Amino acid sequence: MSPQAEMARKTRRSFLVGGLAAAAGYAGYRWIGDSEPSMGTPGPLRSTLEVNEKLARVYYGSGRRMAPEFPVSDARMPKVNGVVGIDDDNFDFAGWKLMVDGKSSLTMADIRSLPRVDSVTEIKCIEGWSEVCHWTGARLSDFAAKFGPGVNAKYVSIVTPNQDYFVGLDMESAMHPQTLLCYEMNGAPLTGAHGAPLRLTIPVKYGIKNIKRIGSIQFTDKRPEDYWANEGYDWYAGL
Ligand SMILES: Nc1nc2c(c(=O)[nH]1)N[C@H]1C(S)=C(S)[C@@H](COP(=O)(O)O)O[C@H]1N2
Ligand SMILES: [Mo]
Repeated sequence: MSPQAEMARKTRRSFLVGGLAAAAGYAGYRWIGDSEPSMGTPGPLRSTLEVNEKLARVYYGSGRRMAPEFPVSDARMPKVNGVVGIDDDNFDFAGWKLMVDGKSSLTMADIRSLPRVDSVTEIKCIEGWSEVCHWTGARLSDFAAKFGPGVNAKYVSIVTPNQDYFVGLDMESAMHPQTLLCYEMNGAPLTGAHGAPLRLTIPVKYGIKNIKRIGSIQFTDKRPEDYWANEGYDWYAGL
């Protein structure tokens, strides 16, 4: 089999396996998007080749992998773990607004206006436990495309409203198709202890990066501070 055919076969297989791979490809396609020079191949064929090439790059080219997806019936509620930045009993849920790049502030209606995505993946804590969980929300990549002026930035910084907990993400992991801004867990609205009104799920990273109760999102070229990296853990905390 030619390398191209082999890649196409693998790409088809990942469509079958992933379930959300079509959308994943689209997200990757858009993300890599503008930097690609266009080639001298006619219209529809060219787009297909380009999409395949970009899919291949997304899945195999730069270390990007899909985290395993599980049947919804495998989903369980993880224990509440880590309450840094969410231990304020008087938090004003109704008055919550999301700061983006320190400027505009968005509401949950803005987040819900983005395509709603379901993903059943495992959250893995560095303490040694893991749990399969059904997450529902918007892709951070869709969010960035609509609300983020800085999709070409190198990093994303996400911080709780009181700034006590904060994570830094490399852009590739942030724009990964399974990285979601979640407002539901296991088919129910997010509870306060699990990060209401909005939390991150990022199954290509350890639990520490899955920040609960997001207050602000910033796109930046400077590597953001990270709560657990400041405590000596690996900044990337990748799986
Ligand atoms: N705001 C905030 N988010 C956080 C933490 C935290 O202490 N504060 N702990 C992290 C860790 S270590 C884990 S394992 C997951 C646990 O998510 P859960 O409580 O929904 O199971 O949340 C992550 N997000
Ligand atoms: Mo954790």
